[in-house]
Amino acid sequence: MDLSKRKFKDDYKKMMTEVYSMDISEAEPTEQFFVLGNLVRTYSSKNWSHTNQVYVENKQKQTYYFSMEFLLGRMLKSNLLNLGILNTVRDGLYDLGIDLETIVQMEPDPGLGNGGLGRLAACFIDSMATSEIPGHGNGIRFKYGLFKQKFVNGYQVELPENWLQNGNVWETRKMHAAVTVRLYGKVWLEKTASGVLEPHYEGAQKVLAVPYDTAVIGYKNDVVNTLRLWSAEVPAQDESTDYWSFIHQRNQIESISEVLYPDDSNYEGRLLRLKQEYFFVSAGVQSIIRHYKKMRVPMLHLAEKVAIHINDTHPALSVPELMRILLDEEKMDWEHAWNVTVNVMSYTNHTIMSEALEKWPIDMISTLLPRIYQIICEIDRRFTMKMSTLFDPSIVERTRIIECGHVKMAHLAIIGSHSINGVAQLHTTILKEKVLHDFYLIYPSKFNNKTNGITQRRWLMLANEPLCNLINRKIGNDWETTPTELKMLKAFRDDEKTLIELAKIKHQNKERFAKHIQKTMGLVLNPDAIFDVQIKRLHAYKRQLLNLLHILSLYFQLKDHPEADLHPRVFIFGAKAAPSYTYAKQIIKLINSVADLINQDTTIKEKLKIVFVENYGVSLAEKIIPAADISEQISLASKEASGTSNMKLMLNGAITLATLDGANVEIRDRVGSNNIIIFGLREEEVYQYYHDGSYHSKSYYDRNPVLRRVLNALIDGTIPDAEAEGRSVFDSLVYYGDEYFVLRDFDAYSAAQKQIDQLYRDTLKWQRMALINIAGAGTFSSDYTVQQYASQIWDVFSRIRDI
Ligand code: 26Y
Repeated sequence: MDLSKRKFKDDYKKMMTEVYSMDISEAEPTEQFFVLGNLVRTYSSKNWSHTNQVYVENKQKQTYYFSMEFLLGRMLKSNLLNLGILNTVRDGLYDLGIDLETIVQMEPDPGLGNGGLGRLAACFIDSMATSEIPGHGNGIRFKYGLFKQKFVNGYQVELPENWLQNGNVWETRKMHAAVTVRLYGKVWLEKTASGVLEPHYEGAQKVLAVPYDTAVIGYKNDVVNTLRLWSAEVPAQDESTDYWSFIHQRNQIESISEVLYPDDSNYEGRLLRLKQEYFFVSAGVQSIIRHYKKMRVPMLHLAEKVAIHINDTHPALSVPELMRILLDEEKMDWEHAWNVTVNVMSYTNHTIMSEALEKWPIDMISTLLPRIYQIICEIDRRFTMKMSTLFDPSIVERTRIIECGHVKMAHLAIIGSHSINGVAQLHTTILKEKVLHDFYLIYPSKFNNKTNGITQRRWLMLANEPLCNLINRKIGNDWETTPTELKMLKAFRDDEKTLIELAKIKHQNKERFAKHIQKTMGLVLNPDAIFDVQIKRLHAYKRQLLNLLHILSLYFQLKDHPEADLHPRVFIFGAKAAPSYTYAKQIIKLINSVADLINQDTTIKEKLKIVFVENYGVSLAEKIIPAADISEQISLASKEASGTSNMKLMLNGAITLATLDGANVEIRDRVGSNNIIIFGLREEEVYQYYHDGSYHSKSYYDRNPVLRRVLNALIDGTIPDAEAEGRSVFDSLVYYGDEYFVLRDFDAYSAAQKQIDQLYRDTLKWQRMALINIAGAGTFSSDYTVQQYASQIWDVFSRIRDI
C-alpha cells in the first residue's frame, strides 16, 4: 500500500487519541503496540472486504485448510512487511521517539501449535495469500496455547500460556456467523413417505461455535484471506434453565476450546480431544456450506467451488460431517453425496510413527457422535463390500476403517479423500511402499508428494535483515516473489568480497544472539565459536541424544588433552517435551546437567559451551536461526517425515549436518554432496535391520571404548545430579535395544563432526558452502508448495487479477 511517513505519523497519533485518549509520550510500550496493531488493521480492512467481495462475485473456488494447529508467531512485523510499509512505519515511529523493535516484543506469541505441523499450516496461509490463492485456515481458538516451558533444577516444568490475557488485536469476533455443533444424544432413522431414511435426534448437547477471524495479508498484492478460529460457547438458554446446571454445562462446553493438547506424534485417546476435533470440523464445514448456499449453485457442484484440506488425521471427521450435511440436510442420496465428498477432501500425512496414528474406541465415538458413527459404519461397509470383489481379503481386512473396536482415522481420511500426500519425496515413497502400501495398491493414483516449504518472508526477510540487504545488493529483490531467483547468488561463489561479507553478517547475528543469551541466561558465548544448532521437539527419534553423547566425547577428549586442537563450539538446543513423555523429559534433564558440568568447567578453556534455551518457539527460532553455523538434522533415517527447520537454517546460511531422512535428501540433491555433511544409516539399512533383527546395541558399547566411556558417564556420577535419568537413558541404549540406532550411528556422526571442525577453519570455503545453501533454498519456499497443492490437488487458481 502507499503510505507516506507523514501520513503514518498523523494516523498513529490520531489512533492513540481515539483508543487511549492520550498523547504518545504518555503511552507505555504495550499501549504503543496495541495502537499500532489497530492501525494496521484499518490499513488492511479495505482489502480484506474487497478480497471477499471479489471471491463472491466471481464465485471462485475456495480452499479451506483444516488444521488443529496454526503456529503463527507474532504478527505485527509480518503484517507490516506484507503491506509493504515496514520501513515507513519504523522510520515514522523513530521520529515519534518510539523503537519498533521494543513494541514488537509486546505482542504475545500465539503458540497454537506443537511443532512442524502447526508451523507448516502458518507458512501455508501466508503463502496462499501471497500466491493469490483463495485459501483460508480453519482451526480452534485455544484459550491456552502450548505450555510455557521453564527449567527448574534442569527439569522441564510446564506453565499455562495465557496468550489472550491482554486481548488479541488481530482478531474479529463474528457473532453473526456462529453455528451450532451437536454432541451426544440419541439418533434413529425413520422412513419418510417418499421412502428415504430421515434421522431423528433426541437429547443432544448443543455447543455454540463462535468464529474469530484474523486477516491473512498477502505480500504486497492487496489480497487478504481469512484465518477462522472457533471458540466454544454456551448457546442462549431458555428461562427454565437451572442456574447450577447452566454453570456445569458452561464449564463443560468452554473446556472444548480451552487448551491445545501438548502431544505431538504420541496419540492418547482422550474424549476431550475427540470433542475438539469434531467441534472445529463441524463448525468449519457448516460455515462453508452456509456460505456456498448464498451462491445458489446446486449442492451437487460443491466440489467445483470448495476444497477442504485435512492436515493430518486430526480433522478427518470432515469426511462423515460433510456426508451428514449432504445426506440429512440436503437430502442427497448416498452415491452422489459420497462422490461430492471425496472430490472435496484431500489429506496430508505427516508421520510414519505408529504411535501418532489416531484411532478412537467405537464406544467413545458412538456415544459422543451417534450420527457420525452411523455414517462411518456405512462408509466402512460399502468400502469393504466393494473392495472385497476386487482385492485379496487380507488387504481389505487391513484397510478397513473399523477394526478391533476402533475407528482408524487415517483410513477414514484416505478412503474419503481424492488425494493423499506425503511431505517429502522419501516420506511419500515410504508411505507408498511400506506404511500405506495396501492403500497404494487400492488407490495408486490418489498418492502424491508435496515437499514441505517455509515462507521466506518470516524466515529471511524478517528474521535476518542484514542478510537480506546483502542479497538485494548482489542480485536485486526479485527473489522476494520468485524465491528460486536466489540461485543468482551462485555467481558470487568465488567472489571473496561477498564471502567475507557473508561471514561478517553471520558474525553479527551471532553477537546479537550471544547478547540475548547473556541477558536472559547470564551465559557468555564466544561469537568466534561454531554455533551448532538443534531446535525441534524433543523426541527419541530426532536423536538429541546422539548430539549429547558426541558432546560428552568432545568433553572427555579435552579433559584428556587440554591442548587438543578443537575449534571452540557452542551447542544450542531448543526443545519442548510432551508433558507425559517421560523419556523425552529425562533427556532434557540430562542435557541440562551436562550443560552445568561443561559450562562450569574452567579447565577446558571455554572450548565447549551448551545453551539449552527455555521455552523454544517461533520467536526464539527467529533469533537463533540467523546465528546458526550448523543445522543438526540427525533423526534416524525414515523417521522424520520432512523437517522444516532444515529449510529455515539452510536459507540463513547454516550448513546441514544430516542423515538422509525427510527433506534432507532433497536439500542434498539441491546443494550437492560437497555442500552438506551426510552421515549415518540409510533408510534401506534401517529397514534391513528391522527385517533381520540383527542390531545388537550392546556390542557397540562393548567394542567401542570412546562410546563406552561416554555411556558410563551417564551412570558413574560424572554428570551431576542426574543419576536416575542417566541410568534410564543408559539402559534404553545398552540393554533395551536402542530403538533409534543411536549407538550404531555414533562413530559416523563423530567423524562428520570432525570434518566440520576442519572445514570451518577455512572461512572462504565455509562461506562458499553457506552461499550455495542460501542460493539453493528458494526451491523450498512454501509459495511453491502451496502453488503445487493449488494446481495439482485443490484445483483452485487465482483469478483476482482478472477483474
Ligand atoms: C495425534 C496427536 C497427538 C498429534 C499431534 C500433533 C500427532 C502429531 C502431531 C504433530 C506432528 C508433526 O508436527 N509432524 C511434523 O510435521 C512436519 C510438517 O509436515 C514435518 O516436517 C515433520 O517431519 C513432522 O514430524
